[in-house]
Amino acid sequence: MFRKLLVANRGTIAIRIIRACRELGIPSLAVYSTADRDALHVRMADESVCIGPAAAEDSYLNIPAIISTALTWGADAVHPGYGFLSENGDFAEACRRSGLNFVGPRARHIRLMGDKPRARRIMKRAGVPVLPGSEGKGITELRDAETAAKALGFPVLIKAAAGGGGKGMRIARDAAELARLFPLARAETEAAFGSRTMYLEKYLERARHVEFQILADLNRNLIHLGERDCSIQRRHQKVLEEAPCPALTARMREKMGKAAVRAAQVVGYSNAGTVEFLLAGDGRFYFIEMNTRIQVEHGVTEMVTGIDLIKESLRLAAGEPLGSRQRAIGLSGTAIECRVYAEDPDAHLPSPGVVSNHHSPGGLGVRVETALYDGYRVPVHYDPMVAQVIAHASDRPGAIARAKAALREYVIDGIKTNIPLHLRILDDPDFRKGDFATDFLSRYEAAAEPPSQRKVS
Ligand code: MV4
Repeated sequence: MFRKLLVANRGTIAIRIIRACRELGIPSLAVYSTADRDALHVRMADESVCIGPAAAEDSYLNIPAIISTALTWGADAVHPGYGFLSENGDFAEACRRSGLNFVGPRARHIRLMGDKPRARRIMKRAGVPVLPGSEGKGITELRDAETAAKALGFPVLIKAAAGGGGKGMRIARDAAELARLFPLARAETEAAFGSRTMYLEKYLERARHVEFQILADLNRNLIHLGERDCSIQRRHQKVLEEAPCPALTARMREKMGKAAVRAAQVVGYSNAGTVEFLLAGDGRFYFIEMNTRIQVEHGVTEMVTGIDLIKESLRLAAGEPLGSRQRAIGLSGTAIECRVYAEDPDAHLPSPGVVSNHHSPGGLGVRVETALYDGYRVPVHYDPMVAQVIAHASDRPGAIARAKAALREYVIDGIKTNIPLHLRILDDPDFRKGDFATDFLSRYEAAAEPPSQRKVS
């Protein structure tokens, strides 16, 4: 195992990694920006080093600062968590070149899966179903998009080749929309990723977003840990996730699980990863992308499988074999994760501030991942997600009831949060039936407009 692990992240995931290190007996080294001097991950780690100013580019994204800190302080491994440098192939490579174990896949797999048209091509060749889309290396010009769209038929989804998570994505329902939206999507992509390469996919309406958790050791042994339903998103930000997906039968799970394992196996993937699929109403499913990191929603998989994914990622990076065989993986009950964002629920604006009266819920089957404490100032510089409330029970109605009870118990004064939105989702008849798809929140939010703004017909 490792001598010391540098945690190249902040917030709840940094704390999650520090806790896993403590269980494994690995000393932890936190890094932080000047805006995070009073952050909980800094206090919880065995050692902490300030690596730069508040702006992420100068601290949490500063590769030389992180590597030199690891080397100076005697760390031999780096866990990137999610976001920040977690899917940066250059960072993974820089770590390895400096003799540091990067807790994640090899740089070439990060780069490969970061190139979405290339990932599509490889999956198609491997027999993993993909949606009809533009073939080749990608599209930068409108006329090529028009040619591709003509062949595909509308509606099409314009996506960023270097994207993921919905940035630079636009739905075009006809040629006029394509002409208007393609340059917009391309500009957004260039601003976000420094690349103007796009691709098109046939847009699948009312699909479910179903993603499979994968673990792979360095000897090409792979297993999947079942799936998560992440259909409930708002502007491509996930809001609520659950495991298992309420729409999957055991047979479908086996089929999609095999496809997910195949997707990772054909490229020789290692460590933890997620294979994303769209599941259509007719039961057909399609690979959309692979995330080469641990994800925010890893906790729901941990609750239903009993497997500690962070400990596994550390063990696998250290060259140890998989801790379980596929047939030993069982799914028990349902887990629901509610992402708590520091935001004004009406205006959907970030709501930074000083936290007071923090009381986080507890009890059987309730897990709260948070970096909040009384007197803590939520910084404006980073993602506004401040907690994940995870409820686990033996069945889905039990998990919903537990999630509701936990959210009603949660007290956070000083900042506004989206907890009221979660309570509305958990009471929604379609959600309770498990009858929802990627359009759930858009329809739902339109219906949840304050009465003063609702049109009287
Ligand atoms: C799609 C799609 C429908 N058709 N691709 C969104 C995030 C990214 N990882 C993939 N995403 C999607 N890709 C095709 N060809 C639907 C989504 C999607 C979605 C779309 C609109 C509103 C909410 C959504 C939630 C999850 C996935």
